[in-house]
Amino acid sequence: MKSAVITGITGQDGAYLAKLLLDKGYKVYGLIARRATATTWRLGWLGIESEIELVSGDLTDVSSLIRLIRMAKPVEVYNLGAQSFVGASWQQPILTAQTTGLGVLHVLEAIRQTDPSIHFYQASSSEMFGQIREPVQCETTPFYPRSPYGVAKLFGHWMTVNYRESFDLFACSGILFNHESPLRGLEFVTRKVSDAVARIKLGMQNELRLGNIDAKRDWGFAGDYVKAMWLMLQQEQPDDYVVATGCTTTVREMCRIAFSYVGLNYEDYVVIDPLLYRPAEVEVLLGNPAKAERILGWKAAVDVRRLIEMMVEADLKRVTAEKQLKAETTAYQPEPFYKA
Ligand code: NDP
Ligand code: GDR
Repeated sequence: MKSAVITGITGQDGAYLAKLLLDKGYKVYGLIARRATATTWRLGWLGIESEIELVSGDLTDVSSLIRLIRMAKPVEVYNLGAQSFVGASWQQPILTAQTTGLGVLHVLEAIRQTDPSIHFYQASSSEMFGQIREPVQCETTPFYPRSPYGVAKLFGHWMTVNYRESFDLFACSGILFNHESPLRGLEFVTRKVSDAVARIKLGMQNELRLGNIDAKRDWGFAGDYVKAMWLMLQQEQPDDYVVATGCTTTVREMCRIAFSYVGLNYEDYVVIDPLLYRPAEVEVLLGNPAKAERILGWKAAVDVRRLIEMMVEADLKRVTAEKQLKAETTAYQPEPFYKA
């Protein structure tokens, strides 16, 4: 049985990728960082938690990566772990550099020192394009990152390219544009919106505070995007690929889609909060996935409207269950401790 290692297995993409690899018959090992509370809810949501071997370690601790690779003997390593929230990268630039940037080098070194035949995937990002130089971004578009996160990702990207060229590693960098799902973290704008729409619809929230709603993103579905990761590692030659839908949408339009799905007008609820603006913004991203389509045979299957509707539907279910539980807990009157 082939085995694979995933860092960032508790994140959105880690969970979808783990499911994909299990379905393909892999034994899946996941690196799990020590946290005070459990972070495996996404694996539970997909019903795969018990099928994965979770091994504790950290991207900032190369010895834990070497130990994991020696134990798992993987044919493929997917490096998805990162401090992945752009907004937080201005508050914690050094942590972001250590995890999102240097963490990549730790994984590459762990591979080089244990088994250089391993196929390696690096989760690179459209944030590396930043201040865009070309209206549609592809593999040859120059980079100009605009956040500590983007700079850290660029380091990881070039290290991946460099280890491929220097040591002949089968190392691929997937330059993925934004991809979302019901498993997206609540700090990211699409999930913040879908969760708020559900809460407003169910009378549990009155408004939604957002920053720059004129920013444009090329949003796809995470479940589609993990297929591209796997396909990259099945090719004859390692290479870098842009993975995107080829359509871009403003945050404003995304809000309109989400609110109108439940019969509401976003203008009645969205409040612009200047504190949520970023110190330096990436105004517009639009990817050209032609190379991924041509070589990998990959194409996004879910458009932005369906994606947002899927997320609102999932949050309506989740928030309804939460409301129900709250009502039951409040209604429950325990028997008095003793009766006089
Ligand atoms: P998430 O934020 O959902 O997941 C990040 C994962 O990294 C979590 O499992 C987290 O663990 C783990 N992690 C964080 N710090 C460490 C550490 N020091 N050691 C080990 N693990 C750590 O991200 P996504 O799933 O959305 O994204 C996956 C990858 O793809 C990330 O690298 C992201 O930057 C990149 N990317 C994402 C895009 C997107 O639109 N989703 C687009 C382009 C790139 P824990 O849960 O314990 O914190
Ligand atoms: P992004 O995603 O920064 O593109 O990074 P995010 O959803 O955080 O922001 C998208 C755009 O929305 C604007 N915005 C807001 N964003 C958040 N989070 N919260 C708000 O209230 C808000 N209001 C407006 C932002 O300014 C931005 O323009 C994601 C992450 O998954 C990265 O890890 C990944 O590399 C990139 O996508 C591609």
